[in-house]
Amino acid sequence: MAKIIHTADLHLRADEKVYCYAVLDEIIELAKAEKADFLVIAGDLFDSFADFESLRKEVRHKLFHLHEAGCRVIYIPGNHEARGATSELSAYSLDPVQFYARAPFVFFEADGVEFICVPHAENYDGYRDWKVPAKREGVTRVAVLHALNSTIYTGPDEESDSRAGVIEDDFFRRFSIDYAALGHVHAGRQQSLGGATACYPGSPRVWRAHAREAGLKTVCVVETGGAPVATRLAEIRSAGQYKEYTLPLGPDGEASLPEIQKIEAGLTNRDLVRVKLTGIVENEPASEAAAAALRERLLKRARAACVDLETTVAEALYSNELTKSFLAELDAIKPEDETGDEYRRWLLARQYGLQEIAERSGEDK
Ligand SMILES: [Mn+2]
Repeated sequence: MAKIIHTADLHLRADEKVYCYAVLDEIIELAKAEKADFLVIAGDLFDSFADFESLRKEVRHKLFHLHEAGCRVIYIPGNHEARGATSELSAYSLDPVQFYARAPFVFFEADGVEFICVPHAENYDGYRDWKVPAKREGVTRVAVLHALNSTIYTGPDEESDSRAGVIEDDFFRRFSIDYAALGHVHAGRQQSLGGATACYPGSPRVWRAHAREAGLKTVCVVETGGAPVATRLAEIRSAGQYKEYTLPLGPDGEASLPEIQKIEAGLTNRDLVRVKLTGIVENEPASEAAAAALRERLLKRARAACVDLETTVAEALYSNELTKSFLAELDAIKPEDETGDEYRRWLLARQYGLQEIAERSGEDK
């Protein structure tokens, strides 16, 4: 029986070194605490070739200590290591890290586990002709891949500017895979695929301000020996989380303080927070100032913060007679308490009303 810690998509960046190394160190500590036999990194350990170049010596040093502690490190490049590459990744040695960048695959056995390590490629069309040995009796076979599979993941590609190679379900059955250690999809998921337990452990860090980065950040702990293999997720706490909020701007063009405080209360200094400001405002400079001030506040609570203005500027709207009477009527029923749901509903009603008037006055012209 062997124990494997499976991770992918750390996207280590030189300009986020402190955060990235906290995440990597936690994974290394977990591997030690679990007395894992293998740490498998299924691609996109680095965010770009430039990050690979500037960080690989330090990262190798960290992983060297894990190797010394008895845990072998197996790593294949994803699509990101090749970004902006000026030389072949297969020319690099990260010894004692077992870095497999040579296409199409590298096969070996260690501690009763057969590994098929497949570095990222634009496509894997020729896999039916690969000379993979027949599976030996009693071993567990693990495929390490940085690829998209359309059965386990039906959403859009992680990135809009580059696609990962696509791997077919047949691959897993054809090569008698027991566990597919996958990378590329940042929101984790697991499913039985062609007889294999296929798993995207998800990115163990928050890479960018995007809804698909939301949720707990985890790595997968795999124990071989049984069929199917036993898996469980382990949370990486230093990663923090991606948190997204929508905040309607009030009549004065400001976000309500109790609402901001509610957001602040839910943040840790590891989180990446994004707030979308909505509403109809009289002029842009005011809402821009509100956004900048909010960002300042959030940065005191979170690792990173972005505030997006999704407001509509309608200067003329406020001089419109219909608007004036609408706002006067609304002001008369404004809830006293600005902290409750009732106030939030009132604010939204005000916003939708103004939008409606803006659209209608547009039609008249
Ligand atoms: Mn990727």
